[in-house]
Amino acid sequence: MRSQKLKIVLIDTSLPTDELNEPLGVEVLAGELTHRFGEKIDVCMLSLSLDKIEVIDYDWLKKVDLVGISTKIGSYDNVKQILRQLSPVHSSHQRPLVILGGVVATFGYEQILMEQRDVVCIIGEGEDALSGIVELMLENEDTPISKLKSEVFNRTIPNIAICINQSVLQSERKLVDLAKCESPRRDLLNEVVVRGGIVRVEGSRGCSWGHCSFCCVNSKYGSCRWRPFDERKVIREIVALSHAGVKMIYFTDEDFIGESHERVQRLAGKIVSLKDSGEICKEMAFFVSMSVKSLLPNCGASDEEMIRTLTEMRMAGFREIFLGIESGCDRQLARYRKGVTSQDNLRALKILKSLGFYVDIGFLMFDPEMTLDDLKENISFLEDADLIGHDSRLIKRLRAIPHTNLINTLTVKGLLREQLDIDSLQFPMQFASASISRMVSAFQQWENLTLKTVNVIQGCLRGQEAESVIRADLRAFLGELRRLDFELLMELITLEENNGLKDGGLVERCLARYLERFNQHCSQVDYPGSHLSQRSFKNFGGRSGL
Ligand code: B12
Ligand code: SF4
Repeated sequence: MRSQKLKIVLIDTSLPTDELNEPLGVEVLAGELTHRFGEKIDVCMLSLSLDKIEVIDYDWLKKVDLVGISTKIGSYDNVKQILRQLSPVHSSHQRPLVILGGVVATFGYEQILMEQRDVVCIIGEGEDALSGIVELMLENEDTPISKLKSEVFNRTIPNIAICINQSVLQSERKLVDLAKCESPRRDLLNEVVVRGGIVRVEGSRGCSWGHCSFCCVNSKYGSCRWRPFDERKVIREIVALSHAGVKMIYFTDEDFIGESHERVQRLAGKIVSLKDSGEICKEMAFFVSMSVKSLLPNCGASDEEMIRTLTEMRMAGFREIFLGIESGCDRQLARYRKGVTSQDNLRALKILKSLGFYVDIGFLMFDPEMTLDDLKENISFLEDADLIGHDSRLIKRLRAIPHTNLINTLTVKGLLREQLDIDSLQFPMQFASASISRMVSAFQQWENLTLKTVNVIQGCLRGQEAESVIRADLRAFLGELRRLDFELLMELITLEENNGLKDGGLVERCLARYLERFNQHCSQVDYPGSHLSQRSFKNFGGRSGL
């Protein structure tokens, strides 16, 4: 047994983008460890979106027992920098055990462990895995790292990947029992709230459908089973966040309604009564993600039940819904294995709109097997649905994420280049149609010039601010920029049909024309006192010259 407290540091590697996110992953783990081990441990958290990587004091960090790093897409360079600093001067040097968890470790552990042989990777949920390791360390003081690593594996701690004798070994996957989970330890909440960042709550994990070809939900958890957290825990967290001054809560759920309309109705009812009694602030609003399937009759609930759920959600302050419709072309929807049709998508959008929700739309315009006809069908769908000037980013590429069904399909069809890009966590893809390939690369050039600016505006729309005139204006403005994207896309289609996309000069001139319009739009925008002017939007826009 140890004589001293086990010192643990958890580092969230989110990048300081224009969107500040509460580092919920590490806060959840800190809450769970504190609950399970109490006084025996000392947990400290650090977020690289709140503090720059340069502030890390490595002399201090080298003295702790365990360093847990929560990896995020785009953060692998930061992870490597921390690991370099922690690497031993010579083999006898005592140093912390380093554990990598989070999205990059979950989906890229094979590659990471080939490069970073001393670390332990956690695949998917970290609660049981990290607790298992901490328990082992509490029992074995002063055990060398190499011995600890093999002990970790011998103990069959779940969800672990490790490199021993040049081979990557993986322990069995295990789902966390969410009914027993404790609330996160939100040490970093106040700083996030003060800076107007985004605060989240977990209502459930997993998805009641779980078959979409491109989706990682299955491999993330080791099963796609939809699992709700205890409703009382969810409500407790909302109340605590309200007391901390939070006005908008983003749920992390992949599938908020999941398998139970009754549960959502109960949650909404409870929120309404706690708003009435003043326990939750009246203006508190919520953002959730939902699948079109949840909104279809015969998928768990009748039409009446579904409308009742949505109406009660609306009354409780659920304001924004992310709906992953992904496509308006039935051939593409079949490739995506969404289990819905374009008509189902249209219907779901209409229902949500009619009930007054703001709908953030997930749309994957380009996929490697797409034809020009599919693309045109998508555009017609978006025109019919009146979505061309919508502020969501609808012209996106499918991401080829490791450990998904899509990867197998694309490999068989020869559309995948082998090497995983560990930083962006996707495989580079090829497009079967040369026309689509040219279209994608021309559009990519356009986004290289404009996306940074657009993301700044999008970032201003997220966060704590309640719905307001400024916010509505900002949405409309972003919508105008998205409309410009579509105009360009349609012009690119016409060019392609006339063999024009093969002419680099023609494409460049076309993009230059659109960029002039883009910059003109941006130069007209200034909202005194808004986030935009605080972020020197004009200066930012000016950087994107051709
Ligand atoms: C919030 C969120 C975002 C936010 C903030 C991301 C951030 N950097 O913090 C925003 C909106 C910016 C975002 C953007 C994107 N996201 Co996102 N996002 C989420 C979401 C909805 C919630 C994350 C969360 O807080 N979960 C709750 C916490 C508790 O879980 P967690 O962080 O995963 O932590 C658990 C485990 O991972 C593990 N763990 C984590 N860290 C550590 C550390 C240690 C030491 C250990 C032991 C364990 C461990 O234990 C924790 C408890 O079980 C997830 C979906 C989901 N439900 O998880 C998608 C998700 C992570 N996002 C995803 C994607 C694709 C993206 C984008 C690429 C989208 C896009 N096309 O632009 C971008 C990438 C931007 C970026 N650099 O991260 C995918 C990743 C899939 C993949 N394999 O690539 C997910 C899984 C959604 C999905 N189902 O497809 N995202
Ligand atoms: S509905 Fe969403 S979460 Fe469920 S499998 Fe499809 S993409 Fe994944």
